[in-house]
Amino acid sequence: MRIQKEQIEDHNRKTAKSHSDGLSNLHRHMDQKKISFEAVVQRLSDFQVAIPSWSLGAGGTRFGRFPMGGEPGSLEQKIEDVGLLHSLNRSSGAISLHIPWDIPENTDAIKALAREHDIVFDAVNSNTFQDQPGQKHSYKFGSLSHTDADVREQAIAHNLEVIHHGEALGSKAITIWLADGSNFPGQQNFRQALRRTFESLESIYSQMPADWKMLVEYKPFEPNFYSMVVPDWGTSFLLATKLGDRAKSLVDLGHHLPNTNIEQIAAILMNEGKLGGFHFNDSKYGDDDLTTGSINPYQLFLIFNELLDEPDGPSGPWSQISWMIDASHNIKDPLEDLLQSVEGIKTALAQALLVDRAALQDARGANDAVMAQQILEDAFRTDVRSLLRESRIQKGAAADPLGLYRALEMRKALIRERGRDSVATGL
Ligand code: PSV
Ligand code: MN
Repeated sequence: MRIQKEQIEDHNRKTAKSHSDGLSNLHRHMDQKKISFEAVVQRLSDFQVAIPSWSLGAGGTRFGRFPMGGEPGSLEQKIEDVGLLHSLNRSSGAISLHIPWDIPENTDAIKALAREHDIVFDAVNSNTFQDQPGQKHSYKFGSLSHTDADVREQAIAHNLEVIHHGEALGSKAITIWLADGSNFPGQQNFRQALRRTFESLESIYSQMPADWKMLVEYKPFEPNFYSMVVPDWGTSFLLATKLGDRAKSLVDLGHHLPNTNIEQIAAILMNEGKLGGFHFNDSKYGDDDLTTGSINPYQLFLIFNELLDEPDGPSGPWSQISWMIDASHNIKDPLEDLLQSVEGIKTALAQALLVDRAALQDARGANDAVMAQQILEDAFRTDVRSLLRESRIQKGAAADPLGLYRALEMRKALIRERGRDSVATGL
């Protein structure tokens, strides 16, 4: 399924008048704040968020799954779906693969297809949270932390295989999320489990290509509910620090206990050069996998505000961050949801770019909490939709990606092409 350039141009012509009205208001507002309109548009146009391969089909819960129809049944079709998103918004030019759900059979053909769609391969993800058919040892009681050295060896070998697939595709990072932990007090020796995990990670790290980074993800609970071996950013930071420069922490927004100050975590990690990347999503309770920015857009804005809080060079900490979505829904059309998520992320970025940094610095210097809050809220409450539209139009994307997706009845077309029963691999 492809969207033609002419379809996008035609769609953009129809929205041109209302777009230019909104834009001139915002332009004036930015001029007053001495923020360069062109620089912000450029920054938004350049920003790319990787799409997780496991988000392209309907997600399930442990109670059931309601397939969407027209789901991508192969890696090729997953790349086509990301290509579709990218042609609509020009901000989704990367895919993050999960092995073994996405083992490429013909690497050259997959790379050529990705090139055709202008898609690159972001971090590859290992999976030691499920047993695969024919697998020798079970991960029921852990993987890299397992008490049995043979299980640990198997999990290490799997991670190396993931790196190997990623290398062939041009990826430059592996994300390791461990489901390892325990469900009952006394079940696991915390110190020994952590030491074994570190040693396993060290073995993978030492065999990783020199230009690769390792992203260590953390999660406070689920699937284990008493303890997780890597439960929080502190443990991830500890492991990444002991491993070396190329190991970093990965912040999944859904992996925090309620009310955690995630923006402060991002700031601390960035300060230490250890912020490796994000898994964007939103949540009300835990790892809910909801559309990014749908529940707590202010938090998302505050995260970007922290990331932009200090001047950063072209190869500074910002450039080291992998931007990825991690969500998997059970009721929405996943492509529509992903368009909304990318929009939510770019909205927060745009708002954070509108913060009057000099005024904020002054307010902080004067301990003027009222004014500091005003400055942030002024940026957060700015309607940046025309700015986002402009950043897309300049890149040849659709002014309104979701509107065009619906107008072209893309889901119906995908169902016609792939059938009602086509199911994507994943959770
Ligand atoms: C685990 O909850 C997680 O956030 C990890 O990133 C996994 O790789 C992903 O979700 C898919 O299960
Ligand atoms: Mn994640």
